[in-house]
Order: sequence, then structure tokens, then C-alpha cells
Amino acid sequence: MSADRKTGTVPGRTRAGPLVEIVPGRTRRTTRFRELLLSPELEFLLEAHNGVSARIGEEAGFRALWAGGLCMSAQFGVRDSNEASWTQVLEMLEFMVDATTIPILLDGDTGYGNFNNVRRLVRKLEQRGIAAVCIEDKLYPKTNSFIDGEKQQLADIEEFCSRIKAGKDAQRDDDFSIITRVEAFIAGWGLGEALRRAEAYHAAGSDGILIHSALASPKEVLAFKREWADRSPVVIVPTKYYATPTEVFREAGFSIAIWANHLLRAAIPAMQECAATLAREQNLRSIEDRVAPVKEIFRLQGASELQEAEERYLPRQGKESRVIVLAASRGSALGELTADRPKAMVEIRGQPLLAHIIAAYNAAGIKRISVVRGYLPQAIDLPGLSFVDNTDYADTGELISLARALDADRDDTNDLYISYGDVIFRRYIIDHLAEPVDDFVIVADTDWQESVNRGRAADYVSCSEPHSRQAFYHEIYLRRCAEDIAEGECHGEWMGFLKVSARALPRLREVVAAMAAVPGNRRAKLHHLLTQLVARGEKIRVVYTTGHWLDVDSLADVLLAGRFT
Ligand code: SPV
Ligand code: MG
Repeated sequence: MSADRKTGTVPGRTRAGPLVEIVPGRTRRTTRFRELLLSPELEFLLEAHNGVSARIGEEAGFRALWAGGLCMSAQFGVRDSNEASWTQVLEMLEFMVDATTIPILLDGDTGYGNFNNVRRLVRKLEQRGIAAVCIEDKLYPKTNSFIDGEKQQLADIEEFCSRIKAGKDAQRDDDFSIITRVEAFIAGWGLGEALRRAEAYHAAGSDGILIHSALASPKEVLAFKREWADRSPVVIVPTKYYATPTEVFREAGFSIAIWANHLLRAAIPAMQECAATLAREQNLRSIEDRVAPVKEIFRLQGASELQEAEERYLPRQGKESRVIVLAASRGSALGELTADRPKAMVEIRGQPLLAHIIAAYNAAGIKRISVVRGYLPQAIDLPGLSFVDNTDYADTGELISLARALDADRDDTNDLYISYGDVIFRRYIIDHLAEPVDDFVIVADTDWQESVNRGRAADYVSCSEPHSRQAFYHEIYLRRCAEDIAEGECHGEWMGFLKVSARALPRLREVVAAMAAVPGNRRAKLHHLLTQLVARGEKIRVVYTTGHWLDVDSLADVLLAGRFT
């Protein structure tokens, strides 16, 4: 194709204005479309009708797309007769532009009205990042060219030229293209009418001619091209003359061939077959290998980009935190109540104790919960949990249970909460734990005298400062946690919760593994772990609170828990 054909405005020149699509480091889509239109090579446009088909077209290597009226209306389930409003088309175009980086040529039908509608259309297309529009010389509402073409009325030439001129005057980006589609052959006219019209449209400012034909042979479009020569680029839609070798189009010097409806036509038999199979067989087995995996949908949607963005933008805390609930022991003190289930499954107000614990964590947005089972593991069967079994539960303590749970899940990307399976609590306690950003956080009950008065075994804490009104604003750290802290040094009762930041998890693993390796620690409890962490120089932040939790150790506790609200 000779350089003479390269008419049109100078690529790259842009009228100033806020509406021009500017992507840093990349040529504008309008400019890239114009380059394709003016290129001496035969270029190809693929039909796309929504965001995902547009992305598939781009991935296949197409350098531009055809947003065809036939397929866009068909995917809405309506006819190619302007039944979908132009703004509905515009909405879909926006998804297509967002899903791609390549230029899109809109099949703008007749321009949806007269000159005034065309200029508004052009403005809106530029705003949405569409590179070019094609308008055809028919009347609104149009009918598809392959339906009773001969009955279709062509537009008055002058009136159609006014649509072209108004569109060209309206564009702000000089590289936006308006292709004009000559429907003379479709409407049963001859070459003379086609050329007369093309000439007028060219003079009115059209950037290229789409010459359409419904014949099974390319003879009309080839005849047109011979006469038209290189006055402006010529675009074809070979749907009906599909058997023509592409070389013929190349040799004839066409600018662009549009594969105008093939993605939708490919999808239709695939969908029909899938629907019929499922209706017939009422199961998914036979279809699974013939449909795209769900992962492929995620990929086409760009799901991984969102995951990366979530990492960057969303606060991590609490989001994907996980919990280890230590629930291996039987709770022999509960007698008959634990004959057929471990303590964590004893019912409190109609629900297993463990269900109350899970509900509290779920309410705080934490759903990754793993439970260490020991005594009668099968009895712990609540949904949505993962399980770790400590088969040595009878002669090991909580430290070993924790060590097993840490070994079972080595994901250290999120904060970890460690909890007992026999402690119920008000939900806000989790918020107290979650708030400080320290590596280790525990909650201590200032009402520790209550446990002393009841004569029960408890883990007491001695801290850097006792609870007081002034201390509310201070950062308080653990000094010691044990069952036998002298009254003068005791500041609270440890409630059994420990939060460990993702950052500190490798250090926790190290300490737990080192302790678990010592035979004398087989029955070690978590307060031994806290003491060891402090001994190693870790700072364990203490948050004081009062009441609103219950350690279920005895039958009396079960009764008390039943009244716990
Ligand atoms: C379209 O794809 O909507 C077209 C081409 O306009 S045709 O259906 O051949 O008219
Ligand atoms: Mg169309």
C-alpha cells in the first residue's frame, strides 16, 4: 500500500483538554489505532463484547478490538436494532477499556441519531478511552446488515456528512478516528453509489471507509477497492466471504479486516453443549474437564493484582490472624460430664464451650482456627476448624500441645492468638489483645483476689506496674507469670490468652522448640513459656481488664458459665 493513502491528521498532535486519555509511558490508544489504520500492512481486529472477551482478544495478540453492535447487543440478549441504548453500550465499553490496553473501535451503528447525537457520542467515547468509532450510512434505529439488507434505507448523503463533520469537530484528541461505513452494496446499490458515497464521506472528514458486503464472495469489496485505490484506508468485514484467502485482502491493499462476531459465535456452541449436558446428566463430573477452571476466571479478572493491593493497602492486623485453641485435656474434675467428650465440648447454654470460643474469635473477624485435640478427638467435630492431634495428651502439658500445633502450620505471615479450650470470655477481650502492636500481648484480670478467695489454681502475673487510673496510659510489661506469686507482688490473673505478632513467630517457635526438647518440660504449661520468653528478654505487653471471662475447671464453674452472659 502506498504512502499516498496515508491521509488523515498528523499522529500524536493533541488538542489540549482534560478528556484525552494519557497513560504515562504509553502511546495513546487513539494514536495506536491510527497507526494501524494507516499502516501499509493488513491489520486485524477481533470482535469483543464485554470485559472478559476483550481481555481474551488482547491476550491472543490482537492489536485492536472491534466492539461490534451485533455481539454487544446479543450478549445483552437483545437484537441488533438499537434495542440496547447507547449509554448501555457505553457502560460495557468502559469495562472493555478497563480490561485491556489496546485500542477499541466501536461499531457506533448509525451514530444513534443525527449530527448532534454523533458529536455527543464522540465526546463520551473519548472520555471512556475508546480509540475510534465507525458509523454507517443508515437510519436510526438500524437493522443488522445481514437481515433483509435490500429493504434497508440508506441515509441522505448530505445528512450523513453532517454526522461525520459534527463528529470530527467534536473530537478533542486529533488521533481519534471516525470510520464511515458504506452500506450501498448491502442495500442493493451498485459500485457507482458506493463510490459516490465514499467520496462524499471522505470529503466530510472521514478517516477511513468500511465497505460492507453480504455476498459470499469478495467481489464487491474488491471492485470497490480497485476503484477507490488509496484515497483513504479501507476496512472490510469478511463474515460472509469467509472462505476468501487472507492473501487476497492483503494483495488488494485493504487496511483492516475485522473478524466481527467470532468470539461470541465460538462461545455459543460451548455454552449450549454445557447447558444441555448439565440439564441431562444432573451432575458436574462429565463437564468438569471441558470447562475452564475457576482459577482461569480469577486470572482473567486479575485477581492476583487485587491480592497484592490488599497486602499493600489493608491493615494486616486481625485480617488473616489465626488461632490455636488448646483443647487436649479431658477435664477429669468434671466427672461424668466428660465421660464421652473432652471438656471443650461440654455444653454451656446449649452449645459446646468451644463453640462459644469460636464465636468470639469469629466476631473479631478471625476465622482460621486450629484446635489441638487429645482426649476423645472425634468428639470435637465442629465445622470450619482444622485439627492437630496430640496423642500424648495424657502425659504431656500445654507446651507440647502448642509445639505440635506450631509444627502443623508453619505459616508465619499473620498474627497468632493462643487460647485455652476451657476459657469462655466476652468478645471485647480479643479487641484488647488485638490493639497493641507489640510482639507479645497478654490480658490480665485485675480481679485476681476472686480466684484466691475461691481457692482455685490460677496463673498470676507480676508486672512492671500495677493497674491504676494513671497506668491506663502506660505501657505495662510482664515480669513473671506463675501459680505462686507472693501477694505483695501480684498484679493480676493471666486469662490464658497470648497474642504473638507475625514478626515474632519465628522467635516463639524457637523458644517452644527448645523447651519441648527438654524431657523435664513434657508437662510444662504456658505460664512456663511466658516466664521463659521474659527470661530471654522478650517484652510481653500486659493489658489489664476486669472480669468477663471464666475458666471452666469444675462442676461449679460449669454452673457459673451457664449464667455467663
Ligand atoms: C457488527 O458486528 O455489528 C457489524 C458487522 O456491524 S455486521 O454484523 O456484519 O453488520
Ligand atoms: Mg453492527
